[in-house]
Amino acid sequence: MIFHSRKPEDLEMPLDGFLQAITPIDLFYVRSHHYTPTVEAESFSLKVSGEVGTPVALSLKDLKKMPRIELVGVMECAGNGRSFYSPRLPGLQWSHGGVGNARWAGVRLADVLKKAGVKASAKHILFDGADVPVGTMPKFQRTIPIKKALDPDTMLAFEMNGQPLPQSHGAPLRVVVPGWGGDCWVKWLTGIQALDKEFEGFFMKTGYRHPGKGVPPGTAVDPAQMKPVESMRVKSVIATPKDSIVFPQGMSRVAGAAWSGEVPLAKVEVSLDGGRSWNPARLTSSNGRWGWQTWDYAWNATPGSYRVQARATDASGYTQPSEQEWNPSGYLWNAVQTVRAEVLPLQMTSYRSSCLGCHNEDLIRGQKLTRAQWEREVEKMMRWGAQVPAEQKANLIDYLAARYKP
Ligand code: HEC
Ligand SMILES: Nc1nc2c(c(=O)[nH]1)N[C@H]1C(S)=C(S)[C@@H](COP(=O)(O)O)O[C@H]1N2
Ligand SMILES: [Mo]
Repeated sequence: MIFHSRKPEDLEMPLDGFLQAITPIDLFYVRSHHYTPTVEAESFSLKVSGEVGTPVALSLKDLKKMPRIELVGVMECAGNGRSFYSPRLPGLQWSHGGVGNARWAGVRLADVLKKAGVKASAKHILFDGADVPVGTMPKFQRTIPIKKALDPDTMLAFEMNGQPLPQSHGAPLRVVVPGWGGDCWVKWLTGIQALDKEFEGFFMKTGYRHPGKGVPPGTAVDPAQMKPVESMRVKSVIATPKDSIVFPQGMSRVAGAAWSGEVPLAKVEVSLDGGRSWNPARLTSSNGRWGWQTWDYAWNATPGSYRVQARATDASGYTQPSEQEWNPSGYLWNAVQTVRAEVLPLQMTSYRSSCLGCHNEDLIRGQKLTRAQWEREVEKMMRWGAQVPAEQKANLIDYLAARYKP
């Protein structure tokens, strides 16, 4: 995992996680605003109150007696990708891995609300977790509108990937809001209140808001002019190849995962030329409506420099943008990712062992030299310790001179 913070706990999934159809728990990202609380499963009680006919308190046993549902769902932090925004923004500096895809099991939130006799006056559902804020920081509390709360796929989950919910992910009970940002998937859930209006707390009225459109980079926007982040947007991430990779020509692949929010994922395409032409990728998982799908593109790689990209499109025809619009909190990053790859001719395979042991391609790619200059450069590197087989030296110089020329 990539450690952003140990306390509170904020961990990011590394890129290889996007090759897995279901994210194993030890790779699943963790995002906690406060310290991780311990909620005992035995004494656990979920209080349901507010705009209901009969407030109820339910134990874990009570919940497990209710009809069980299960689904694969991707959860993504609204701030995932924040580190790519320019100008930079405060907040966790996620790269791609503030997202994961798990199999969740539990009960319908709608069934729990019905048990308490939810009234027609209920417009928003407030979730309360057992975590306690640090200092005078506001408590992490989120509401979702009643329509999404009553959706048959909105769940209170006590299992993740067939195991009891792990402590870092909200044991013993958390909210699962398929298609929506991770911020409303409240962990360590102990209270539900039906409200007749949207909650006034910090994390609704100030935090997790988006202007609904891009604004000029660096602009401040009054939170009152913004709306809560709800649905996530269609997105794909390339797990392989890794950026700046150099590899010999031959069969290779481009692969990763793609997902969407309320509007389902429709397709994934791959470009090898920085977005000039696109080829369909194959979806390799069947994780259903709310899960992410792994995808794969078979690439018969011939020598050259490539800008590898993937783009996903949702069922409404909306495709990931090539340039990201800016917003003041760095939410909902979904611009197309670019990975640079260098494919070597077969006779050049010693290049990697000769030249990329001390530094990577970046240092070489930056040069624009004549053949004579490359010859002197290679000889300098050989004096510094580069091992170049005698019969490869001329080849190597030709290769560099052809590729990185003035
Ligand atoms: C033994 C380690 C080592 C190997 C192997 C090596 N280099 Fe370097 N290379 C260096 C070092 C050290 C630098 C200087 C880094 C700096 O000053 O920032 C460097 C810098 C460079 C630069 C930047 C320009 C310069 O001269 O500082 C180029 C281009 C370069 N190397 C090319 C190559 C090529 C081509 C090969 C293979 C023939 C190679 N290197 C192999 C250690 C190595
Ligand atoms: N009680 C509580 N629930 C919470 C949070 C929190 O800090 N406290 N963080 C939220 C945010 S911002 C995200 S992205 C997800 C992360 O869930 P995970 O740690 O299981 O990945 O949980 C959400 N639920
Ligand atoms: Mo989040």
